[in-house]
Amino acid sequence: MATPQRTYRFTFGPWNISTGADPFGPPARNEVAWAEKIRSYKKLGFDGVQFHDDDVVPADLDGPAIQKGVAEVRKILDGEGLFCEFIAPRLWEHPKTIDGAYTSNSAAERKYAIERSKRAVDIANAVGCRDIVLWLAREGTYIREAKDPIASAQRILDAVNALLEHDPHIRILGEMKPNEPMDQAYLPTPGHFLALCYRTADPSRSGVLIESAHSILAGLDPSDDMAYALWHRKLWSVHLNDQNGLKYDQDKAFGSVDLRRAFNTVWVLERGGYDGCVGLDVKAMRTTKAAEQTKHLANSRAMFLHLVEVARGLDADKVEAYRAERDYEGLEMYVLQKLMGK
Ligand code: 3MF
Ligand code: MG
Repeated sequence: MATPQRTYRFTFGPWNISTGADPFGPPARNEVAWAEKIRSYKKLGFDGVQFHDDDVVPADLDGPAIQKGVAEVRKILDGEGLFCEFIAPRLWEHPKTIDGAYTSNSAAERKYAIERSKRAVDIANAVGCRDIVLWLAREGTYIREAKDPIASAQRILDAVNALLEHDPHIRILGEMKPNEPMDQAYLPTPGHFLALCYRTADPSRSGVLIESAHSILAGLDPSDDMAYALWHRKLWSVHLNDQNGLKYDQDKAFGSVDLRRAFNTVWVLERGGYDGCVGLDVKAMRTTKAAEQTKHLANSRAMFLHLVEVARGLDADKVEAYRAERDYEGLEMYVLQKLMGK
């Protein structure tokens, strides 16, 4: 069992520094200015930024305005020594995406969603990154009868193909989530999207971003989901965080709920030769004071690095010996002791 020693690159999106607003209450902290968020990355030990399309420029600008706006953002990133990992079209806030985007029952709205996604590809090109992340937030239903589920799968495929064909270099990464905001999402897990990847116009440019909390919400183990995508050579990004059981999407700090589950995630990424960025998708608690509103990011990064140390400190021969003896009680205690620093 080889343990490749590698240096990880850490990223997060500006939405990870948030006001604490939730469906039941207004902001609990002031919105931090975009420029100030960008200035915090290096201080927190991060190397790159993840953006929604409208984190870079307002949605729906024309071509020249996109180029001009993105050039300014690129200059700021360069000045900070940051790179952009991916662009994700925000297809869940605009009035035209209310009934889904690619799977809307309205042909005009489906067209808007694809046009907007193509603009996101143009933004990615201009900012110098080649990955497009699709979190298909509203592709699904509140009631089963609302949409045709078979046509919907085809519409998602058509949209992915339209983007792959729009640009010969970009890659599409599906970030699947089983529910919230929808009652039931189409393609609810990475496994579903992986199957779709092989039917796209270019499977070699179709893959996944896996978020820990999304796997947990689907009743799956994030490390198994990630291992399966690694086996397909299609795990191109991750959103590490944690989740306390089956409830609303919590985006808790990585490792804060289940240390062993977090360890298994890190172990799989280490052993599986994962070479993408270590992306976070974490929220500070609503009760967090403004002065501490980035602690959850620094803490998640620190937890990841601690667990890399634990993973590298495991004696591979010992693990194999336990496996050979089918002594899983012994193996379990070995891992638990390592996690407790013994
Ligand atoms: C929701 C998410 C999203 C995505 C983001 C980038 C707002 O559960 O995980 O965060 O990560 O849109 O794809
Ligand atoms: Mg996410």
